[in-house]
Amino acid sequence: MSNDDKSANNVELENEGRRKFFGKTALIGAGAVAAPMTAAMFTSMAQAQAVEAANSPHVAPGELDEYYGFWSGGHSGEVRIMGVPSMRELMRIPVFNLDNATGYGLTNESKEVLNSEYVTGDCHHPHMSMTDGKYNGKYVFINDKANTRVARIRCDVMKTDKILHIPNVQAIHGLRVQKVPYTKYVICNGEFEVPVVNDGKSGMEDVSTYRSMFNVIDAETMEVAFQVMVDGNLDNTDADFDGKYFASTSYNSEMGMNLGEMISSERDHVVVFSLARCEAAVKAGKFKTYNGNNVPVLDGRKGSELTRYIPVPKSPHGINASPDGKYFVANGKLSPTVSIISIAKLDDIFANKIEPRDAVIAEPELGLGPLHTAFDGRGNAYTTLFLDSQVAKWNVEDAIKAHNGEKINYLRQKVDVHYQPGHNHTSQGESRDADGKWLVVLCKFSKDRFLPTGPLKPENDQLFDISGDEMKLVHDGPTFAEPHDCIMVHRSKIKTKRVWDRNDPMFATTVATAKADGVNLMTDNKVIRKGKNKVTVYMTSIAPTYGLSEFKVKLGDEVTVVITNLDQVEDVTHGFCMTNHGVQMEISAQQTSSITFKANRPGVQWYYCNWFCHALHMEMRGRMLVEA
Ligand code: K7E
Ligand code: CUA
Repeated sequence: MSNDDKSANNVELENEGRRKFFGKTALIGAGAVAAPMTAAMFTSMAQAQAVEAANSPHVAPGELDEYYGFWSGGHSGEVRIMGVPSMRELMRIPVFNLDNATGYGLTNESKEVLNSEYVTGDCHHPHMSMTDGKYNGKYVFINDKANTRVARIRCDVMKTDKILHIPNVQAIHGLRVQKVPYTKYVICNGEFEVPVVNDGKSGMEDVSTYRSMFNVIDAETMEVAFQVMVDGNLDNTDADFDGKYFASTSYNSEMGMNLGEMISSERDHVVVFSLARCEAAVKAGKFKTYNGNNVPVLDGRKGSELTRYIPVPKSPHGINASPDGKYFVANGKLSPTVSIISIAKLDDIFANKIEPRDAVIAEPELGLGPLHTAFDGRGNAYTTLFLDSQVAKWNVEDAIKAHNGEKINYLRQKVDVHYQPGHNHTSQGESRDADGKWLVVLCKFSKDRFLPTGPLKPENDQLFDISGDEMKLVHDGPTFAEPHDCIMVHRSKIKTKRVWDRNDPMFATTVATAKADGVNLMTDNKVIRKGKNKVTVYMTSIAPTYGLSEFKVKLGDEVTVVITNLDQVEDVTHGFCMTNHGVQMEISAQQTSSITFKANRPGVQWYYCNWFCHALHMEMRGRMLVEA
């Protein structure tokens, strides 16, 4: 397959062509062979089959999944791409972690992105950019709670391309995106309270100087647009479908420093932020800066015009906007209830026409330990009950009616899950495209569900078919630390590149350096000495050879190897591994990758390709001759 044969392996084409295995059309096509059937028989059968096929978790070998799942890899620091409904792990995207296979964290190109002294991270909330409340396939953003960062993944190549360290706060937890009119901003919460000026000189003992801040990041530049100082801490967050409000839960309104203090009051709150008022305040210069950076910090503490504080039962956790745009649901955690906040009433709260608490229009009781809620687009909500190890399916409008005194049962079903669920997520359920087909429940414990793996056991992702009236468990999927959250995006929303574009910004710096060195990366194989101890080795690769089968350096040289993979064939990735030097990296088709190391061992040092690329892959190797 050649490089310019752009559409030959395009998923969209396959959707429209031979792979219509999910839709009705394919079945009609297949059924058309069965001539003796009457039209009526055929139609009902086709419909039955269509429903069945659409919701079978079995994806046959060679067939493609209907959804891309983006799974947080928790404290592994990575993001994983899953196929749904098969629950096959398709790819891992290193984000905050060191990844041997691809050389992420080792290559010069990835170090430019990672730009950090550490290679650890704690991912929780992966969320895709949106246009008009629908996934747009451009970016996935993810938080790093461990090191207070936010990363961006480019969905055309499925690689991390930007990481931002957020100042003035500690531990970024909840993260979402602006949904309407488009993702101009990524929003996230600084969870742990710290002194605003946290320089260790003063204020550490005085808890009254501690703050948490809400962070608003420009999704394109990946810079902090502004921060909002709040009362209490911040946990999870979500945005409305009008482009007007963001809301965050706070579990420590007391600003307690130990467990007893953190759960001492009867209520905590949800903070609502007015985007227009915050933007106006920044524009009007009504902000301060701290700690020597120039991020505008707005004061959104109680009494501010920028925020409103809605009291809810103690220690809320997840907050989820319903895809019809009507409600925020704050999940009780310590309370067996969820609080339904009417988004339509937020205008009146900000206009001081009603009290903040008046926006809570129902507090249905669901069970013990409600953490997160997902929606099916048919008016039902699915709430995880951590302590009960269950998911409760309930109807939102019925819960509101019951709250208003009607005798009506809003609970539709409760199922046992295995065990202790955290997040759950419906297919496209946080967007306007909520389609109510699948529910994934991310269980923190698997206990007896899999073959024992010693003291450390995997977590368990359970897949439910929710297309009918009942939730049906169809799959258990073990995962490794620690799927806090995930999203499921229809495959039609995502277009990935098959091979790298030579103009890709990801390796633009290396390309510029080569140009300055007078090197044509597509043709040249040469060794350039730069000063006394620095050597750059440029080579090409094309299966099954490197452009250089040997090069010479001096002991102690700092060597930079730059490889350009001339292969244009999709899936022909080469590697570069220098034995005994801790050096390895991926060079996919049409990619340029580089890595810098010290030639600190004299003699013959073999390098080899470590992505199996060709029948003669074992022969794809060469010698670095290190002169003592
Ligand atoms: Cu694990 Cu969303 Cu970080 Cu809840 S959070 S469980
Ligand atoms: Cu190139 Cu293996």
